[in-house]
Amino acid sequence: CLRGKKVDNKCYLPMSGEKTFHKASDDCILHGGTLGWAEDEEENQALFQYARKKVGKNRNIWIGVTDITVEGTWVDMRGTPVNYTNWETVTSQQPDGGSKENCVALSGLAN
Ligand SMILES: [Ca+2]
Repeated sequence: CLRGKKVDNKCYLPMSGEKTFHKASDDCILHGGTLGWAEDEEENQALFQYARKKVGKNRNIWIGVTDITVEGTWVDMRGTPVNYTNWETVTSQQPDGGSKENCVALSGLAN
């Protein structure tokens, strides 16, 4: 993990630029990885702090969690249902997009 940050056994590397979820996912694959996601609070905090430092406090980053296949069933990039989530519940009640919103972003704003 030369350029990114190692958390547990994963190597995180933020990709900059505004892009769609699918473009972001493709870019990760082109770099030999996959969109990352946190599996617990500790990992989420590490990812959150790292993303804020590298991408910016007012930016959001796509993470590898979607409900594209089955509405309301959130799975990681392996297709495994996620056990850990940290939905925004202060200014809105996420997830609130129904079938119109199927991809998850990590917000750089304070949580
Ligand atoms: Ca959805």
